[in-house]
Amino acid sequence: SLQESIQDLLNEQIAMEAHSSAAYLAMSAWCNVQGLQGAAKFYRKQSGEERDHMMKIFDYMNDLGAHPMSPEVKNITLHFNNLHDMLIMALEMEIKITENFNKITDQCHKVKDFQTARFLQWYLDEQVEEEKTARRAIELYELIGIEGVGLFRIDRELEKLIHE
Ligand code: OFO
Repeated sequence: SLQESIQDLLNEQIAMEAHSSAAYLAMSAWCNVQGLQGAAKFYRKQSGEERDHMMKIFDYMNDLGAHPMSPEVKNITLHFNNLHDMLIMALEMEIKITENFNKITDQCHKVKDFQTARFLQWYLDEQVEEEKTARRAIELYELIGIEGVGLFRIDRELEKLIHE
């Protein structure tokens, strides 16, 4: 079974994953509108992964007889000034997610819930990759620059991040 403080934190995390899934979907849609089809594909895939992250917590809670809460999703940014702003926002979102996993893991240690701490290890490892990819996207944007056909090339490179 799961202690109440851990249940609450996991439900909070479920809401965060749902939020990032919806946020990535909005980014994908915005990219499509801009003609950035490669980036749109990449963010659509990210969106799906975030939903999988959410469901993994859902299943874990169900398995332990706890009650996962289907979250309300609010405050999704639908418009961006430019691709660079959007990429920065994506990285900041991932950093917040990492911080939250650290917070939950810390509480797990406090209440000696080593099972959940171990379950969360997968997410902590995953976050190293997620942050790396988000940083790489910004790096590519800045390396290539948007002069001439730059934006077109950036879009192609972002599409390749799908396989990272
Ligand atoms: Fe990109 O984060 Fe979920 O966990």
